[in-house]
Amino acid sequence: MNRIFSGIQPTGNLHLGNYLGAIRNWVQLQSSYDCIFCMVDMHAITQWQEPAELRRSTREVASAYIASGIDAKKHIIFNQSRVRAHAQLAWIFNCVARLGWLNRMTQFKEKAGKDRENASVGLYVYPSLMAADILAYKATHVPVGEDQKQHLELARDIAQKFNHDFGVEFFPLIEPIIKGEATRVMSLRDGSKKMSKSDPSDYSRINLTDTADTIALKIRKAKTDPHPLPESVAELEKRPEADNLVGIYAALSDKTRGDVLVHYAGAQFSKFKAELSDLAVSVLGPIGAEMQRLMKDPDHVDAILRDGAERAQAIADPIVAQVEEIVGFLKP
Ligand code: AQP
Repeated sequence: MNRIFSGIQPTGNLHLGNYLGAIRNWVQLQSSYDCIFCMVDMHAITQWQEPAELRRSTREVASAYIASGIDAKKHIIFNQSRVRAHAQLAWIFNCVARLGWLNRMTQFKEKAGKDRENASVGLYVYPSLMAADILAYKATHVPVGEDQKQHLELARDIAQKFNHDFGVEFFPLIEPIIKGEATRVMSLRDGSKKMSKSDPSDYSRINLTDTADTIALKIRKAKTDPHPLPESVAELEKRPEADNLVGIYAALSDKTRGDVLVHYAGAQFSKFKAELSDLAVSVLGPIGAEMQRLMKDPDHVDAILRDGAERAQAIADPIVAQVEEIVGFLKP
C-alpha cells in the first residue's frame, strides 16, 4: 500500500483552512493509504514559540486529528521532535538542496517579511526538513493545501538530486494530493489573503475550537459583495469573497461549487450565510466538543503520541541508516 505523510505546525489557532485543506482529506484517504500524521513541532520553532504554549498546541492539534476521525491505532500520529531521524535526514538534505532553490521559496519571503536579516536560519531551510519528514518514511503521497505545492516540488527536486548524485534509485518520487473545493480557504475579512493562524484578526478565521455562537457571528460578519449569488461558477471568478464562502459550503457538504450554486443561485447573502452557519456548526461542533474533551485528558493524548512515535521510529531509523551508508558515513 502507498504511504502518506502529512503534518500541521502546532502554532495555535487551528482553523477551518487547516481542516478543509488538510485534515478532512486525510480522514477520507486513510482507507486507501498507510498514513503517518505529524505535529511538526520542529517546524513550529522556526519562529518564536512560548514553550508551554507549544506543548499545549501540540496536544491540541493531536486532539483535532483524533476528533476529526483519524484512526490512531491503524495509522500513526506523533510529534516530529520525538523521532530523531527527521533532524538527521534534514542535515543531509541541507547538503543536497541548493541555495538558489531555497531563494525562490515564496513562503520564506512572506514569513520573513521585510526584516529578512532577522529571520531564523531554520525558517530558511524549512523545506529541507519538510523533505526529510516525508522521505524518512519513503512516503509516496502528501495531501496538503495549495500553499504547500512549492515546498513539495522542492522535496521532489531534493529526492531526485540525491538519487542522481549517489547513483541510486533510493527515494521515490513524491506526489502531492491537493484535492477538494477548499484547497485554499481565504480570510473571512479579505478574499485575497489566505485564512491563516497568524492573522491578527480572529474574525478572519473560524477556529476549530470556536463555539456555535462564535462561528455564526464570524460568518455573519464575513465580508461579501452586494450582489446575490450567481448562477455559474465562472461568475464567481471576480468575486473572491463570494467564491470563498461558496467553496467553504461545498467542501463542508462534500459537494462542488456548481452543486451549491444550483441550490442558491439568486439568493441573498443573508439567507446563504445563515445556512452556511448551520452547516459549519453541524460539522465543526462535534469536532470542537471532542477536542475539548481530549484536551482535558493530556495523559491519554500523550500515550497516543508516544506509541505513534515508537512506530514511526521503527520505520524511519532503518531508512535513514541506509541513507547514511549511501552517503559514506562510517558506521557503527
Ligand atoms: N487557508 C488554507 N486553506 C487550505 N489549506 C490550508 N492550510 C493552511 N492554511 C490553509 C493547510 O494546512 C496544513 C497545515 O499547514 P501548516 O501547519 O504549515 O500551517 P500554516 O501554514 O502554519 O497555517 P497557516 O494558518 O497558514 O499559518 P501561518 O499563519 O503561520 O502561515 C497544510 O497542508 C496547509 O496547506
